Amino acid sequence: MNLKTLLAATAAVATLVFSPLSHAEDVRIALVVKSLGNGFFEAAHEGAQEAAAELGDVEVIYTGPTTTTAEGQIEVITSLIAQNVDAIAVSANDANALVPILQRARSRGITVISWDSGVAAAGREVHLNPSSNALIGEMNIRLAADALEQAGASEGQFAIMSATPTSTNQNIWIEEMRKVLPDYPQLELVDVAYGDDLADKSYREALALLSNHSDLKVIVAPTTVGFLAAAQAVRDEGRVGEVYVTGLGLPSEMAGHVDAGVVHNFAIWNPIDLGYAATHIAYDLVKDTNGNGTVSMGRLGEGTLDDNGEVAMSEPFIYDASNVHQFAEIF
Ligand code: RAM
Repeated sequence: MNLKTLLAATAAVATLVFSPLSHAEDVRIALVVKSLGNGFFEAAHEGAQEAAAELGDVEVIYTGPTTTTAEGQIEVITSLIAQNVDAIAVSANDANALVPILQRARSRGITVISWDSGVAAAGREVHLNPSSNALIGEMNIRLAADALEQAGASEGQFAIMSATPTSTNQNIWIEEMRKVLPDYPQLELVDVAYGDDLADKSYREALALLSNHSDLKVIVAPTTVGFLAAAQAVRDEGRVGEVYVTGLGLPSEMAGHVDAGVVHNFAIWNPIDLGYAATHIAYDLVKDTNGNGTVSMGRLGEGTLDDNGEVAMSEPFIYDASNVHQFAEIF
């Protein structure tokens, strides 16, 4: 070992041992996301840090696989079990595939919750939904109807751009979208594409939707990654004004596309608050301070659990040219 390496190694050990940010008595909460590099989850991480600062004795471990797979998450969770963290709060790439590893975590005394994208009840104690699933589904269809109107059509075709085919949250929302479709006879669903929450795959899938359906008027994407990629694809193909894109997006990522006229309006809840609430819930369960049938979401108040151990945070909010730039500063 040369001197430089030795100094670096010593410094690393010193940080581990003496870092004021990490105390042995801290509650270590792992925020496991669908994949790294997604702005939505980065915003949730910011909220988790806010909760940690508020609680005082929490260390947040932000982690996830590089691609949106259950296998990747199983690897990450295996390593968190070895590190003996106090809690795992996961946004799942698959509702069932993670159950065995999460059960192992729970049998070692680790508190497990899911948030954003759920795991089956057998694998976790509580699941935090951003909002009511029915409301999110209906809102996406209402946005699609708004977009159709912007395209100047009284009726027309639309397609859904989703995340992965096993993603719990998108699958539930699509189911809810289908339920309300009969109330919107002007909208004809012609395709559901899966971009796997990868920018390049979502972009290619959006191009395919545009070339396979020449009368397509609207793409609705209940995923921030798919939404961003689809808006870019429509612009690159020179179809602005003819095809509108909407769904669930981050104002910071979508403001330019609203300005360009490819997006009229869209929705999202506050992703910072979602990470914040998940951290508070995990902490409450680790400390065993939760009420009977309720969990603490910090400044967002108490959440009431339903029969399936699920709790909803708040309502989504609509963004358009009038407010998107203001919110783009925040998330
Ligand atoms: C993507 C992810 C996430 C979802 C948002 C709306 O970032 O799929 O799970 O909640 O979109």
